[in-house]
Amino acid sequence: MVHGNICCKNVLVARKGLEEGSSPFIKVSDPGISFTVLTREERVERIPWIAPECVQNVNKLSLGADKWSFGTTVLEICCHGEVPLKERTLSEKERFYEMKGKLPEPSCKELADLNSQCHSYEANQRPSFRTILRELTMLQQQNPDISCENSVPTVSDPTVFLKRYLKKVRDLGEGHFGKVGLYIYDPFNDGTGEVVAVKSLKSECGEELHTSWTREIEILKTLYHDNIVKYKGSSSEQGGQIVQLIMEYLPLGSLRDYLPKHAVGLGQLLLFAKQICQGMSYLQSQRYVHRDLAARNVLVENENVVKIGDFGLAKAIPEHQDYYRVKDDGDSPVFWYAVDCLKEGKFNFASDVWSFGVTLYELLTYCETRQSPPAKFIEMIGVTHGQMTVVRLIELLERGQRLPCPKSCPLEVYQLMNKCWESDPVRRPPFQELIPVFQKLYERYKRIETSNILQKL
Ligand code: 0MX
Repeated sequence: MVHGNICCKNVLVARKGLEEGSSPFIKVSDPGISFTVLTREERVERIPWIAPECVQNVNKLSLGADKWSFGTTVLEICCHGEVPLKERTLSEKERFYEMKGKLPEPSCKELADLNSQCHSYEANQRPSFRTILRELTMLQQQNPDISCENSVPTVSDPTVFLKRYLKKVRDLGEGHFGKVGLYIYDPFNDGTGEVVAVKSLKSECGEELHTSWTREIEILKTLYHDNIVKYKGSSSEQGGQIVQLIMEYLPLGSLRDYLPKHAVGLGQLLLFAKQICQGMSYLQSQRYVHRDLAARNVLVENENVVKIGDFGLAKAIPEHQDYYRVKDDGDSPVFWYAVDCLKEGKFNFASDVWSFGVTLYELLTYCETRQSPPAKFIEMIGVTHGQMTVVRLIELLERGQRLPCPKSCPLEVYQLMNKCWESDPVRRPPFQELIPVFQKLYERYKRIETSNILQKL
């Protein structure tokens, strides 16, 4: 039988064995809820107890997995119940396994050897429990007093990228204060490096920006969701200030790169819309407003998956408040903003829903430049400059005018956009409600598309 959750928490102490002539006695207790019902997030949370092969695939649960967990439990025992990676976020934990990070080993050499075999990334190279028992018994006989560690040993940190090994390939995007580039991280200088996307702050930035930059990194570090770009780490300059944010590289780029060049069906667009809602709903559950949701900030992983890829303007909403108020409003993406944001500078979850509506409009226009929100709004208000643009835009929106229905956009989808653009924020649908709506629309339009294709054949 496989246990599936060996850890100190599941080992009960029957007898401490401190009394003269007695020895400690422990019993393994039950593993708790079935391993197979754990979500991916819950499995990542179990790093470093869970065996690496089980993070990806629950079906990989085998005796080999118990051997890995046993190794971590031994480490816990040696560290007085402390364990490495405890304070790490989910993305950091996941990255540790992806990079085949080495867990620390007990200071007793022989025990360390045994434990490192249990912590082999190849499940079939871990020793059998019969071997482990034999080795442990031998160790105990040779050395009845195996000494304990006093502190948690430090692990080498795969989320720290050394700037000198980051080689730039090309630019990927540019914002007001930052740049995103494609880099290769190759610390061994032998061509085995990994491809990453790196966001950096433009050099001429002041102190205040550095604080918001550090906050952006902290936000992305804690986010963990299938529809949010993965945080890989950060690099720090000699001064200690973090200058670069390292993310996974998605070769298909943003919706703006992808949609104009690929034959994307309506079904697929609606699937993308649903996934944006899922990412946003998660963001909201973590009490963040995004404030810059737009097609240029949505990345394409493959033809079935998109991810929100930038959090530069994201802000935490304080516990006792329901909006975030901007102080400086010089460079806002105004054409994606709700009327209430433009007028009062207050951002809440409902204003992200408005921006989602504009993003949905971009999806349905396949991000065609001539139909972009700025192009269309400027067509409606006439060419103006500076603050006048915002004034005219507010007037237009208050008259009830909205972006037009994109060509070949079904009326029911356009109606959804318009719900996101309700003047009264309370009447806009929350992301959580939009998810099943897009799921249904996706299923329906995908079925129609498939039967159309079959008819042509
Ligand atoms: C971004 N991983 O330019 S923005 Cl500085 C983030 N892989 O308006 C992580 N692939 O770009 C892109 N928007 O592949 C990738 C990534 C990526 C990214 C996110 C947002 C933006 C641009 C890039 C902007 C907004 C705010 C601040 C900044 C930039 C690619 C890619 C093939 C082609 C392109």
